[in-house]
Amino acid sequence: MAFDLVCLGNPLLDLQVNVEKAYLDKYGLKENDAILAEEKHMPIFDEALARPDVRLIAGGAAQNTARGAQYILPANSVLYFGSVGKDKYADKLIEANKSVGLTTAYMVQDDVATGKCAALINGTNRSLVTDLGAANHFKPSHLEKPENWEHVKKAKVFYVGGFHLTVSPEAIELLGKHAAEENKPFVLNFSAPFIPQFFKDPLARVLPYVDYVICNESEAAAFAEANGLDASDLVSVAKWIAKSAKLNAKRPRTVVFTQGTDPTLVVVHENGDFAVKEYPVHALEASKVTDTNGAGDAFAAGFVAGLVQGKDLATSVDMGHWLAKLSIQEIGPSFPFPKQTY
Ligand code: 26A
Repeated sequence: MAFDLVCLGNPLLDLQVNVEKAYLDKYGLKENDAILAEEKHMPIFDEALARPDVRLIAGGAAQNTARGAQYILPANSVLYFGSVGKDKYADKLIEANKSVGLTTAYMVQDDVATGKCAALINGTNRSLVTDLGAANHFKPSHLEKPENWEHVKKAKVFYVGGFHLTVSPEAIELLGKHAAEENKPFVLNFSAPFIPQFFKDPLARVLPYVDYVICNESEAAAFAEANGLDASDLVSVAKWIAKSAKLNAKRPRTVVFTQGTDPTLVVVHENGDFAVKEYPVHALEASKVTDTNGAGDAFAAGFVAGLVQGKDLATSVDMGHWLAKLSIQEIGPSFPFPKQTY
């Protein structure tokens, strides 16, 4: 079997609940953010599970993107790597992945529970608090197993969640190196502001392998601040990323900044020149937004599916906007059935 798209990330089960702003304040959480849980946040998970409205939904940012891409692409197009425990949470993830036909090659931990993310929904904002659990134990050796490396060798496109920089930058480098050597597109999502902020060095280490950077406006601003750039001038920030060191000279670097309902900014750096473009999102009445958990992952999914299908940049961005619009009408990072087609 050959999978066109190989993804790597942290498989998590989302415990999604609606909360008031006061609840976020109590734990010092921002309305729209994604963080690693500290000791003081741990009660949040049991409190979420005890709520009558709690929903257990498959999450993990790159896994959401893998599911979304498989939603669009022909059967058996996408393979996802990550690490889970042996528990009913992992069973839930497997079930959700099956529903769209996503294939997983999980590393399984015998004595660590599957990771979980409290997705605290407050209106159209979402605050994500993650206990990585088994996801934190992913090792590059899992990719190097002969049966897995065969899949890597056959893949045409790679997608990695920046969140995985907290787990195994070595595993990301392993895939990046292969992609650069074989001239295959390598896509990295910055994932959350804390990645460029607190994982600046591992991010700088993997960036040279990256052909496509995807992030949202707050992650772009965090990147700017971490690198001494003017965060109010996102075009310049995108240009700076686009022209930073790159190993595979056969592909330009493309930087994609989503900006919520504002147009998506795309900067391509090729032969010393920049192409700067903006693409409007697909409008949706505010009353039709169920929640925005996973909106960015869905955008990335549509975009990457476009790359896999060999679509041009404008079409790939539009496919991202299309899938994000579908996903924000569902609960959590999910997609509608019966399947819609682009
Ligand atoms: C390392 N961290 C913090 C994380 C995550 C994460 N996925 C991987 N690593 N924190 C939140 N998420 C996922 O992001 C999705 C929304 O974009 C959540 O599981 C949620 O499904």
